[in-house]
Amino acid sequence: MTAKSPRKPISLTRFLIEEQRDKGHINSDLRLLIEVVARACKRIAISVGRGALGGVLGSAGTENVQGEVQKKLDVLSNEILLEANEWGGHLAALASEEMDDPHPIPHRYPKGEYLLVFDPLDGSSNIDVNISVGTIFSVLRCPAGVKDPDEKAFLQAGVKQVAAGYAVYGSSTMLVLTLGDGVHAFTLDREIGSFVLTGSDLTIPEDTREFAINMSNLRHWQAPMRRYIDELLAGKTGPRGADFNMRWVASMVADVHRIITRGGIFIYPIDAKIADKGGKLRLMYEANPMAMIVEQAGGMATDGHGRILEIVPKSLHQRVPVFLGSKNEIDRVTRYHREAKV
Ligand code: AHM
Ligand code: MG
Repeated sequence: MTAKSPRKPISLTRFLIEEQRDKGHINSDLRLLIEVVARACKRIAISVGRGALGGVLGSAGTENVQGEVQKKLDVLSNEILLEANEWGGHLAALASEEMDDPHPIPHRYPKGEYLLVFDPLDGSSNIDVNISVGTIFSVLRCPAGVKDPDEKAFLQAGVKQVAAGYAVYGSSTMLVLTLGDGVHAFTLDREIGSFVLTGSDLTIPEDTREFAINMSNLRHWQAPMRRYIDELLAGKTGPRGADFNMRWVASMVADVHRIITRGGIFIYPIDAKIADKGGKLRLMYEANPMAMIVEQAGGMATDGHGRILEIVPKSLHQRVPVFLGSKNEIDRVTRYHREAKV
């Protein structure tokens, strides 16, 4: 009897080549773009992993456009992504949560047809305490005929994204990716230095008994949000007739990764403290890419009223309330908001 040889691991490179050659889902520029972003994420993973030894913990002493204090690793991750993506000829421009304005491709390099949007290091309040952080990215097409893309070129609804993904720097480093045809997960093999496919066509169960929300904001929430959480907290003897569990990492990537892995919901609603800003999380850097991933995995993503992916951004750094994850719970909490007409 001949023993069956174990299936060979599929690298990200091979996965992307097959997406291009066999399935025709992507062209060579988009393949290069994803490879380059993945390579940048590997470099960020190395810096995050070195922690105090790399001298990268703590504040950079600067503020970003949102008025948030930047950590050294926020700045470094931003630089790594910019440097990696400038010269390949696949991009028309980049935009980052950490930069006021879009970053043009320097004239000495060729320009491509895509726009790359990213949050270089999400959950950065967790860096210094050794809790998972991540990188979130979204890929759009540069509008036809636009040679020097400005902010306006980026203001496209999330449904226009051609790809989205995140890297989570946790106990292992993973890259989760959608090219608009399901969600696939790759784990970084540190010994050989490449991402290896470890999960295909990930799906989020429609029902869940686990929620993620920052409960310390409860007193600032609107009535439908309180109603929904009160019902969950009432447990078995309450209107929902079941006990619910809570998790909150305060790194959106880590919370979304848990949901992608075993289901659940993640909510950052509007509250009285942040009402003037429109929400906490950024539409283009955080909400849109995560909404595309969640929808591709069979989940649902809304701003409490409608689909996040249909919002046409008014500005690059726009914020939105975010409700995403297992379909039946997101549907319910969105209905509570619609019924209350808040
Ligand atoms: P950041 O991109 O500046 O790190 O902020 C986004 C983070 C999310 O990762 C996380 O879900 C949220 O902010 C946590 O907010 P809070 O500290 O209010 O719980
Ligand atoms: Mg960030």
